[in-house]
Amino acid sequence: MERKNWRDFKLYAITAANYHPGRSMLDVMEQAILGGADIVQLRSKDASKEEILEDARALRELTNQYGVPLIINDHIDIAIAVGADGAHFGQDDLPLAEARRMLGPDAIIGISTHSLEQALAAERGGADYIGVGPVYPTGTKPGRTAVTTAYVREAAEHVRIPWVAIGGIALGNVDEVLAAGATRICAVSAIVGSASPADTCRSFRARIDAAAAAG
Ligand code: TZP
Ligand code: MG
Repeated sequence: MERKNWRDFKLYAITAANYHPGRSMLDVMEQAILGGADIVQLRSKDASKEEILEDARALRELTNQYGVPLIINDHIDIAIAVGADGAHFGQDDLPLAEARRMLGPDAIIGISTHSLEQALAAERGGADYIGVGPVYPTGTKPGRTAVTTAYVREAAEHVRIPWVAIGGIALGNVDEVLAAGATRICAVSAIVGSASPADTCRSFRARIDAAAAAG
């Protein structure tokens, strides 16, 4: 499968098994990819290392099948072990410079940011992309203050590397995020918790494409 440039991604899907009890992670993520998710992150906050490694291996196989980049949240050793395309870190995780040293120049390294100051620091530090959020309050990341679309507007104006809006984004509010200048959207619960992840991703993609066409 020919891979497109990962920087052109539009819809970022992240795993969260708690949102789809009774359905397999692989099946949900395959549906998301079929619906148009074009980058995937394995994010697992309470599974054991062994379970995360097993999920990462399976997701690596799936994403390779579809030519979709795979990013691993936090676990740099697992990212290396399964040959992931990159890793994603929060503000309090492994420093960017250390991650770069371990993953090498070609890895995709993403950083969560909650302010323009953090965004510009990540950019200067050599991040490949950043997350901008949480735009809205979200149960997926409880306790983190929403940055609102004000930060989305700032990112649109000042951030030069690829950036993706994240946090509490669903089909009911995505147009507001796009109107604030986002061109890439990340959703967790809205995708993996939906009855049809494929349909939900198709709808997200349609909104993103419509906003891009409107300029
Ligand atoms: N980082 C900022 S908000 C967030 C992460 C991982 C959670 C997004 O999840 P949801 O369910 O799309 O609000
Ligand atoms: Mg983290």
